[in-house]
Amino acid sequence: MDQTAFLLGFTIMSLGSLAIYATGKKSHPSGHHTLLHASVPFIAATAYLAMAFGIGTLFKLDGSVTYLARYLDWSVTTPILLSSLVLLAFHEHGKTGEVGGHLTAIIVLDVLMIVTGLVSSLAGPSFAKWVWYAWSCVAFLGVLYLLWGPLRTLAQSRGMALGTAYNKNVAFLTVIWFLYPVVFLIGPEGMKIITDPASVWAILIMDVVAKIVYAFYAASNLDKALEQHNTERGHQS
Ligand code: RET
Repeated sequence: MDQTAFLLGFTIMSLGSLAIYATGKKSHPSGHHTLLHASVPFIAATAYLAMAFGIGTLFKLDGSVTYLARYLDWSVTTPILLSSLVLLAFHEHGKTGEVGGHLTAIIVLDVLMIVTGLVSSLAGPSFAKWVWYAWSCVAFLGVLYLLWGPLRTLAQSRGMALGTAYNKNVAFLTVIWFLYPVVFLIGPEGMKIITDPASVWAILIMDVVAKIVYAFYAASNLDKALEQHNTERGHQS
């Protein structure tokens, strides 16, 4: 694999992390979202650096490659992205047990999705590979159920403005996250329809959208919602 994509990934992710932090709101109640979103590309930059050095790159007997750094990155960054959404759904409300319970449930499902995806990638071409792939998809559906079901209801109960911001963020996230199992399926870890470099470039573009573009989009939705939320509250009092 030529190093261009990995070095480009490292550069874009480092600069993206800085840009998210520099332009993001630092004060309550947006400051923690800025911190969460800035940490995501920082972690990804680290993973791209490891991949550029070939650290954690496994060449398997069927000729396909598993990048362990990528799965390690996802197992940390996807829970952070989901935590930010859970905190938005509860915005300044909710009992500790309720918030903690939702966070734990969604993170457990999400980490299981990544770990079982890794097992599927490591398994040689076999029936078992597809069982692990399917199980990972089940966990993914669990994540989507929590986002579109109970958490969405909670977000709507926080008022029109916050409910809309939550819906927009979840819609964006759902579309881009759906592409990951598709690229896995058609890539060298799955049906081998596209080559390893093609899947590396595709995942680089998806990572930039899911981590950096999403961070700016989510921050602008939250800013707009908070402005409206304060006006809604002003009218009530
Ligand atoms: C795998 C493999 C098997 C099935 C499924 C998968 C889903 C992966 C996802 C990854 C999202 C990554 C993101 C990273 C950015 O920070 C593991 C590819 C369902 C949804 C958003």
